[in-house]
Amino acid sequence: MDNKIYVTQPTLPNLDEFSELLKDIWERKWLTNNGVYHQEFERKLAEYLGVPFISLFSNGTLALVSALQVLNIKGEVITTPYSFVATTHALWWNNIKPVFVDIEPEFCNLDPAKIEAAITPKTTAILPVHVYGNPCNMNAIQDIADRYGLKVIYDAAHAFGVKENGKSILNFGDLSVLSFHATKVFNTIEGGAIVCHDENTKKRIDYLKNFGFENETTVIAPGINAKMNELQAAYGLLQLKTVEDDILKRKEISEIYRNGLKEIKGIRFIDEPDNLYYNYAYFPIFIDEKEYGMSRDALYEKLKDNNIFGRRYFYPLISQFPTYKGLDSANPENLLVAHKVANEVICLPIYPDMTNDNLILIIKFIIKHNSRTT
Ligand code: T4K
Repeated sequence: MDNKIYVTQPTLPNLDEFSELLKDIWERKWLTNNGVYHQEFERKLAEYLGVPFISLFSNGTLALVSALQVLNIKGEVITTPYSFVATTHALWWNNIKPVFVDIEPEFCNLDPAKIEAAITPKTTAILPVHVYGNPCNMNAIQDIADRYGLKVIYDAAHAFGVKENGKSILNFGDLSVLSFHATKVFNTIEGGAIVCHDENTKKRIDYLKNFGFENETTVIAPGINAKMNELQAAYGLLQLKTVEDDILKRKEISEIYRNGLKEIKGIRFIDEPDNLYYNYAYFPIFIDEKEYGMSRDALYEKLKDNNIFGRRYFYPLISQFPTYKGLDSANPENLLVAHKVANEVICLPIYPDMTNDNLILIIKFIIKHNSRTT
């Protein structure tokens, strides 16, 4: 293949429309600190997502770091090793000890059946991730949290717009954190947000992302600077107009992949539950080396040699990185499912502007290298 196909490619708003909004910003000379577009974007985003309160951030990582501050989380937090490293780094930046718990194999999310055994007197919260945008078992997690008096903060970086039984999954837990990075279903170049349930919590979030300022002279806590600027907010407003179409295009691509690859031995996908409005953020496949006839890494490298740049999200596991691998909970014996899945996964390219020709080429390439097609 001549052109490089990456795991994703961002969708950008119409440049003329963006230029119009930029002209406004240039005239107003109000660039950040809760400007007009910031306020409008926050309002429209909450409406679109079906959540009561949302606070915009400059990126998802600072939103995660701040979410832990908002709830005064300390001590130990139970989390998953199968995520982007920012999930655990947010704990590290708050001087909180991560306690890794294994995932379940179906959706690759934190396994509720293994959480209780990891709770100690120091545990204060659970930080699960809706991996690839698939909802965690939120009722089971909440049940444990309620019984042990723990907070729940969802890393919902992949879960933009996802609904279960018609309800936004961002409404579960104490807080949910989104990412609007360029590689996400919905992007503001860099960006993120925290979803919460009440006005007082939103106020605290908004103070903390602005150095802790409550007003000109009062600082309520040592906050940080994590504000979204007016250019990102204007860009986000335009993205809201097209995101539904983008998700539809992703859905079509996902269906073509599923149909094209379903007969191939040794390739597994994640099933899509009926009650889900999904965002098709990623298209992970899991390679069984014996059945497929080639290892995951061999296929990954062969794809790369042919300019198809899938990604092994999430390999290595966070628990394998030097900062975390010395923790007791990082012992591979404790994380058998996560290790297996991390060694099998490839996320194939998926993004709204992907051409049909490229899609078919990728499918044919994967079929060609399989020695056991039925
Ligand atoms: N929690 C979770 C569960 C997350 O997945 C993430 C971020 C976070 C928290 C933190 O949120 P943020 O602070 O990022 O808002 C990417 C993203 O940088 C990262 O945001 C994302 N997760 C992670 C899963 O993926 P990399 O290192 O794979 O990015 P990179 O630069 O290799 O990009 C992947 C491909 O996308 C490139 O090969 C080409 C394409 N691309 C990328 C960019 C940046 C473009 O076509 N255009 C672009 O502008 O981490």
